[in-house]
Amino acid sequence: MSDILAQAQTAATYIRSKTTLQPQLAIILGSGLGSFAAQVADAVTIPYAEIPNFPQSTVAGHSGKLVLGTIGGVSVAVMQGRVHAYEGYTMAQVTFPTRVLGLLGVKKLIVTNAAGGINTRYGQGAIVALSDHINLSGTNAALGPNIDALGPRFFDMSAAYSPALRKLAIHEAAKQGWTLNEGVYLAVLGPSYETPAEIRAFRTLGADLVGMSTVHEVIIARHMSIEVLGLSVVTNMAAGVLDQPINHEEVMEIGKRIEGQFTALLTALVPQI
Ligand code: CYT
Repeated sequence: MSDILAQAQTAATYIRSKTTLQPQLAIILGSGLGSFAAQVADAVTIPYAEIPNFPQSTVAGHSGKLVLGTIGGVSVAVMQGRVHAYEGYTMAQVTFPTRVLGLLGVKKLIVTNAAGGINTRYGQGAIVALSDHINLSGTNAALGPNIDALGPRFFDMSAAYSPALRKLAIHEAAKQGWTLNEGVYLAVLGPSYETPAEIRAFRTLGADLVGMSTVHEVIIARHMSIEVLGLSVVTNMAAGVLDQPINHEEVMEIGKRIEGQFTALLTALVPQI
């Protein structure tokens, strides 16, 4: 058996020893969005540090807890914080939690992030549903010997972001009185923010949003045939769009500002998914 699979099974067994709940849906919360975890009823909270083989986040705004419970009667596993490749983690480590969620029986994944807005139609604080991605991170999460028990060597990415889940999200946002736009997310490695020339190039390539996460988790979720909804919060306009520098504090602050809208959307959406 592959080492990664054995390690993921050990982590899943540990999590199962803490709760009898079998999550159907997982939610990965990005930078500044962790407070959504408070919506989980009958929560069992497990710090990542306690889970065998789980990677630890080193970034401000990523608290590092797995919260299992229910939202609107649906069994969920919520990841409060994630690790990134720019922290020095390997692809196997970055996607380890996604594999564990799959082993726990999760069939659907809502993956969220803080992103820079390339498309000038977006404003700061906009929530955008991902329609597709461009992986320019320089690596691929499924790199290495294939784990046949989890999925095939080559797998389709032509509907990586479920059109059906996206439609539900757009419909729910409209019901709540606002427009959820769609966009293409482009992933870079980071941790430096992009240059204005890079952002101009990415716009030409068809990207609407830029960030340093998400695509790896989505690739591994699709490897395991998990259906994905991706949501970005535009925490800042990307480099060169506005005549001002970008800082992480701003990224965190915008996350807090749209908390109410983000929470209302997700809370209403979970029982529909
Ligand atoms: N913003 C962000 N680039 C940005 O401009 N949150 C990630 C990457």
